[in-house]
Amino acid sequence: MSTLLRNTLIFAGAATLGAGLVQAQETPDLSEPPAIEGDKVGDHGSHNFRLGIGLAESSPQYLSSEYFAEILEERSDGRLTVDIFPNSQIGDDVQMMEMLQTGTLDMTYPSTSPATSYVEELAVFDLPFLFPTREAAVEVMQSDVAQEMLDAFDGSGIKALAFSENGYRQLSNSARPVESPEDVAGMDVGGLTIRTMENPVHLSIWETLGANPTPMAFGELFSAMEQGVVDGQENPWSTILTSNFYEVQDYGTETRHVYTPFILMMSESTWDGLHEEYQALVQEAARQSAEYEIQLATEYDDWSRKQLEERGMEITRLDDDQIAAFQEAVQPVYEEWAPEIGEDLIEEIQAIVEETTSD
Ligand code: KDG
Repeated sequence: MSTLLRNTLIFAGAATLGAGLVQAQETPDLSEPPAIEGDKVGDHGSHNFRLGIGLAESSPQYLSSEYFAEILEERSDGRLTVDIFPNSQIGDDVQMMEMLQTGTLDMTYPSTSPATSYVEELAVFDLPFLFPTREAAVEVMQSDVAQEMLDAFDGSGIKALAFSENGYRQLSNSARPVESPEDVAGMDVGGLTIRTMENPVHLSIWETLGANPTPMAFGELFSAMEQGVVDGQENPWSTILTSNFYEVQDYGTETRHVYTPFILMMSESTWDGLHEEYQALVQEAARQSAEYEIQLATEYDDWSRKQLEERGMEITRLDDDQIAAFQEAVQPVYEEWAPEIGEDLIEEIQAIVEETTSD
């Protein structure tokens, strides 16, 4: 499907708002997916995979999942097909990973943060301000040490296929503009209530900043903000846009405090039921669609922030000194979590970052 056609469909299409309203979604001028190359695979039967994701139809996550499906369908002569279920309609990240383990769902695409209960080393991605640039984050996601984390899922009931970009997380809230850690803590009015992913390092970050963090599934977040159960949350600009959080969030702050990857996953029982030629195709399609997703997420990032400002969000962009104040304020998180996550692993990741940023 051409990007023009797809953008038109998305623009004319609808993302269901938390309030059940319908609103047209735009997308930036996105790169075409790479042409599908490679030989067709042999006939080893037909399979339809059900893939559940949390984000909306206009998100890079959904659009790259469509490309994943197109590769499989094209190179299997239609014998391998994928039905994609967006907007957490099948469940949230934790629930869908459990469904992969029981074999009641074929695929899902969670953030790494809720997956640390399966592979503890993934928590390294939750350390604040670990990646100074996207290039460094991508280099790490495509490194051998990252592949070892994917391989560590083996035997858990989950086949982890590839890392891609959820992205740099930004703070949003409905209470006040935030320029400093003191604004988060609200010295005389009390700390912001912030929804976090179900992950102890994220809880630690916002506790350290003086907020009142509440872990919550992504699918519950829109209504929690709409009802004032939480003041705010933190996600990449593209998610705040495509999941319509700007409807219930007045203020944004470009904190870029954590870079979160996604992991494209398949149920091990589904994977084990595939001929090895199909397995190789699924793995190749996952790698190609993950690379495309990173491209889309990159194209979405700044465009989404501008779209949010056009939709009325007051977005604070922090200068170097203001960023440094947040980095200093969350330093205790490293001291608390480095021993848990593993000093050697952190040093290995930081060495890759150093190599990438010193070029
Ligand atoms: O499909 C991914 C979403 O379910 C979720 O992981 C997005 O970053 C996210 C969050 O804040 O839960």
